[in-house]
Amino acid sequence: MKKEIHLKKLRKAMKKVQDNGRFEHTVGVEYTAAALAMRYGCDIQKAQTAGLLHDCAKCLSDDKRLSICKKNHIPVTELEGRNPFLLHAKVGSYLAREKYGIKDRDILMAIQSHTTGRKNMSLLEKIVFVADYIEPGRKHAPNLSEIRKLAFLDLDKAMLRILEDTLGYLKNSNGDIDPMTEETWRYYYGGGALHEK
Ligand code: DGI
Ligand code: FE
Ligand code: FE
Repeated sequence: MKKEIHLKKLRKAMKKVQDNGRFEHTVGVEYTAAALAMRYGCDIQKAQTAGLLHDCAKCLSDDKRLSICKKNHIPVTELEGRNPFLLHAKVGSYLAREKYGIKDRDILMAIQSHTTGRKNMSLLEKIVFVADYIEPGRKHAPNLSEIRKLAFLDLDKAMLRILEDTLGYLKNSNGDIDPMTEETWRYYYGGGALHEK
């Protein structure tokens, strides 16, 4: 399919399944991911596609997310069972493949890892993770202007700041911390890929 048509179709599909605020955020992530892809030499269309689809399961009910997992044998951890909104990443990746026809594994992983991150993320995964946090419509995160600038200077450092602020926020608000979020932080705190053998 022609690139522009493919993106247009996905945008239309997201408008249908998301409320107005979420759709605005989605388009913000699409174009922020594109800008980061230009900066870091990643495929721009893949960044747009992953940005557009990253929250495709965000506007479903928790029951629906849980039932999609059950039906399709997607493992749900105890912590995810208590916080089913976290499943919008895994379920989003599943829907991207099954409902929106995405076959590219990197795009599917970028959707899956966009909330907690993971160790050893690809460039595209980091771009979507960071774009999700800094897109122009985000207003409430601390240190946003600093992190926005950092994102275009050093992507790994931006990842680390976002993880630190997210963990800080979760600790302050007594949020359940997914071991994956902590593991991702530890990994990037230790220098990320620099320490990979
Ligand atoms: O879906 P979005 O709101 O655009 O962004 P997101 O998918 O990154 O989700 C953001 C929320 O996820 C934010 O409130 C922090 C939360 N989050 C990230 N890691 C964890 C977490 N929440 C819990 N309970 N545990 C985590 O480890
Ligand atoms: Fe999300
Ligand atoms: Fe998002």
